[in-house]
Amino acid sequence: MNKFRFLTAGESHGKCLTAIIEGLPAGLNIDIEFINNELKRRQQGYGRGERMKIENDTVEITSGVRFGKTLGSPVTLVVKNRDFEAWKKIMSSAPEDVTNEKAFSTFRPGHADYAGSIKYCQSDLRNVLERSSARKTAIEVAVGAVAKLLLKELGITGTSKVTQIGSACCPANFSEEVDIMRGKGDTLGGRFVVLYKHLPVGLGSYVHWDRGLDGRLAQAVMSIPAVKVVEIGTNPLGYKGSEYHDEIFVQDGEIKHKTNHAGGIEGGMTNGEDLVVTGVMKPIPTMKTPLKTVDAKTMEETEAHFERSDVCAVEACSVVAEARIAWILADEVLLKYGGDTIDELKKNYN
Ligand code: EPS
Repeated sequence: MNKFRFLTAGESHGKCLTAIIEGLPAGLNIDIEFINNELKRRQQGYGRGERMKIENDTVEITSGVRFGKTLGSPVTLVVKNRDFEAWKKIMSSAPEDVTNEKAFSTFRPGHADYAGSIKYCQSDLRNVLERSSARKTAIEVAVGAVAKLLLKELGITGTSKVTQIGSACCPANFSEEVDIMRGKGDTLGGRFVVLYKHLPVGLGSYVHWDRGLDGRLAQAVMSIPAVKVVEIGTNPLGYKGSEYHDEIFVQDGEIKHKTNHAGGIEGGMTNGEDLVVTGVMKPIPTMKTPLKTVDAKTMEETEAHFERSDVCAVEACSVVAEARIAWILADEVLLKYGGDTIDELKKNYN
């Protein structure tokens, strides 16, 4: 059973996004400024759309924290959707407010629209878009920020960077690449790398398939909307065994690896080296120059629905990946070292 557990709720244009986190030890300092800064980082990046000009994501804590410290009880986080003001009637939960405003029935290729409409029997694809939207990653980043605060107490820190946008591998060319695509009404994906440092040896396990840390991380990153590839360490394709594996030596009485092709994981467990996770995000499927599709109502060929969208959100995606990796690492740390209070956790860790 997981120790760091949570559920999120909320639609893209609903009132707010909510998360309830269970399993945090008592006494953890909750730095709201840190959480808000992580939310800000997710909103940034060249190529973001109009929605990010409306939102100014900040967190409200409505349970589980008193005078800046966790109580050991469930922690509730809320991020309001500013845009809700414009969607109050459209997103109303009351049956008397039913409306066709903002309803649509043309499947957007690459989105959840088609499969989601069949699965949940929805003719208004708005009912699929609202929860499948990447908007929910805002509250996920808030949860990840809390996990990062826990990890920080043990000296574990994480960062990320974008290494490719479209075909550009040089950061100086990223904005130009995005501008060209914006001009064409098209979108771009890219590659990002997440790095976590100062991890202890032995998080994860080899004893069962679902306890391998590499597998857990792969699921956490792969399920971010639009992510299609996850790699841990160096992609091994084409390497010889003698080139790929990281030789072991002793330095100042400590075991070290000469290289880190394994990306910090051997046998599904951390090996004390830096954790390196790469993700590839596909180009955002909502496009100003729409793709051909079918209207679910008429079954006739037409063009995909478009309201507004980002041209590129790889930078945001890398911040989301950092957050999701933080959840998994926080869970592994709590599983291995336990403790009802942060002091107990630190004592066990040390
Ligand atoms: C997002 C909010 C959404 C989109 C984007 C991510 O806002 P809206 O739909 O109102 O423009 O900008 O969602 C997607 C690209 C997607 O595919 O779901 C956000 O807060 O990150």
